Amino acid sequence: MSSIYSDIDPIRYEGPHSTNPLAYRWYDAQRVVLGKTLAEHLRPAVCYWHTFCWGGQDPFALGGNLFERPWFSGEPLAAAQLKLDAAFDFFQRLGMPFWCFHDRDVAPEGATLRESNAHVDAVLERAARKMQDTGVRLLWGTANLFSHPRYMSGAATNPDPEVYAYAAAQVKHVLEWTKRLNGENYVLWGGREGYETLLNTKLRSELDHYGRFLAAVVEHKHKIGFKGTILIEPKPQEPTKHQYDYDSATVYGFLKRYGLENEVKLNLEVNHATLAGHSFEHEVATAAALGILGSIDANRGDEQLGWDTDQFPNDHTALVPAMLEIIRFAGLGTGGMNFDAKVRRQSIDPLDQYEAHIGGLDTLARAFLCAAALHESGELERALDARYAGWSGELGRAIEAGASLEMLATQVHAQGLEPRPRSGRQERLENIVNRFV
Ligand code: XUL
Ligand code: CO
Repeated sequence: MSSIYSDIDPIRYEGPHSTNPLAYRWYDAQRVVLGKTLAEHLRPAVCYWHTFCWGGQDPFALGGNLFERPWFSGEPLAAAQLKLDAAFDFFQRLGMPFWCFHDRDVAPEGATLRESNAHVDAVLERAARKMQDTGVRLLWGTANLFSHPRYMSGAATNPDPEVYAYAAAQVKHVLEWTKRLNGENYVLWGGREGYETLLNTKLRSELDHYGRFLAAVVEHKHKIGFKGTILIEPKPQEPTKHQYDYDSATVYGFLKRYGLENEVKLNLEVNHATLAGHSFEHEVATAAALGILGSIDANRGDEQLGWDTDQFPNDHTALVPAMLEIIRFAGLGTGGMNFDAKVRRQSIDPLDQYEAHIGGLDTLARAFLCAAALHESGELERALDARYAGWSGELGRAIEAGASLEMLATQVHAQGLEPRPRSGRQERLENIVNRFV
């Protein structure tokens, strides 16, 4: 099949010494580490929106697309089919096992929801055949509930119940398609579920509506027998001033309040963690500790720019701590690592898309290999066990079993306890990590 990618040979692993820009240097898909292949650990995915839909616009450009892609013009549905063919050609040449999409990325919005759904059906019927032919799988599907002006003031948290209903109808359709395409997860990113000003916002009502919306999604998942995981993607702000799904801990509180903490997990994005003022490993460790770590949107921000620049990961050392948390959590289950990342707008050639994904996947693979070696050495685990050793003793076990203040006060006096401070040994631990990166 010919596409704009036809002159690019399939990307292969050539090892760390390769200087070929179109080869993997670290991502050896079949290499076995910690009992599984790298492909099985990372489960990498290409996202449809940045790679095939974004035309290089920024807020200062005049309208229209900077990038030239054959599917940016012509009859919209035919263009969408052309885009799909090119996308599957791209996935295959890169050897990417998974993809992710929003309904409005794959097919154009129609004049009514019925028409929009018919467009989605036409393109996803073809996607189903493409997936069969190529073996590329769906990491997750999602509905775009943030681009159309109807969602200006939110979807599930819109002051107008008609918008809530419209969003529900849209999610129903994409959730059913995600099941049909054997998607591993379904994602909800609440891009406009938040506010611009509290002056026009009934915060309590909006949260209740959002909780009900999510419960309805979970109910429908069970009704249709979708076996994948429902994921919420936290982000603190952008596009709104404040988004309700601020970070891992906030979303956990929300899930608890609406009784959904055993039904919904998190899709954590690197650049969203930094926007929330956290490190990415903090978000991963918090979600893991709360039992809601689901999947990853891999990218990075820029230290000088305070917004979601969605750049491809390229610094493996920065990702080792998060990879270590994922390994400790025993992996992502149905989740994976989706490149929610876009090339810079001056990278106008199709070739740039390849080099971006190759570099991104090599970065993830290298970070994983470092974290796996660090984990296997047992050095950090031994230091942690030693630091918390008291909790396996008599006193520690009594406290964990629910000792009262009175019992503990009696014990402190009876035994004359005078605990001494002990070093946290942070520099030693940092030096250990540096031996593995
Ligand atoms: C936006 C973002 C979204 C979600 C899916 O910042 O990350 O692309 O990943 O809606
Ligand atoms: Co994302």
